[in-house]
Amino acid sequence: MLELLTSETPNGWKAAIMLEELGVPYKVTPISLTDRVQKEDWYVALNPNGRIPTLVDHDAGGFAVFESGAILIYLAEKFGRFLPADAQGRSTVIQWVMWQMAGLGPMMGQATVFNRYFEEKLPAVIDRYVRESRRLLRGSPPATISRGNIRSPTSPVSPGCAGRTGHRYRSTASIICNAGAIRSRRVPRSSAGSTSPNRPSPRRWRRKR
Ligand SMILES: N[C@@H](CCC(=O)N[C@@H](CS)C(=O)NCC(=O)O)C(=O)O
Repeated sequence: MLELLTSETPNGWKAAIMLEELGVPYKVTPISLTDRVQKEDWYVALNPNGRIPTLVDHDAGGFAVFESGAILIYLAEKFGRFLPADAQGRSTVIQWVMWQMAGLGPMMGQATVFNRYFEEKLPAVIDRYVRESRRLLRGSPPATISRGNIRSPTSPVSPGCAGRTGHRYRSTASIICNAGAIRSRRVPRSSAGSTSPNRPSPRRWRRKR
């Protein structure tokens, strides 16, 4: 059995989307970021970075995988899907995984933190991360590699919100929603602030900083 230790955030959704696309059975263990469960010793023993998500493969002696990109690659290899065998196809997929992990993810993360949560508004910093996020989105992959076909551009990008994009998964719709927020520099009502029980409220974030 696969166990996904996760929370309601984009990095958590990434791993969940992969498991759903694979259609394999898995168990979810919710990790409350608000209660800082991700910093507890038992969790850090699985994930030395002290963040979500973590995948535990109980069919492989409890092998633990941390870093969402590494989880995607582990699952792709375990089930023989989404990662072509030929060197060029494999490289193409890994290039986009690296692009997301090292570029889009961190830039959008910082854009969100400085735009939405930081008490002090630093225009130059906000501008830097929002511009970089926009630049990366302009060069985003031509297809959702998660559909299993790296050649078919199928993703109708809409700045609409969860439930209105026609996407199969709420999480996919939410990611697109967040991309829309970065593009327009507005936060959709449905994803603003404290809608998720696990998301720290702006007030809480300020106290912990
Ligand atoms: N590079 C890591 C980033 C993981 C990450 O930043 N997770 C966030 C949620 S999206 C988290 O656990 N935040 C809580 C914390 O920083 O303590 C990955 O891709 O897995």
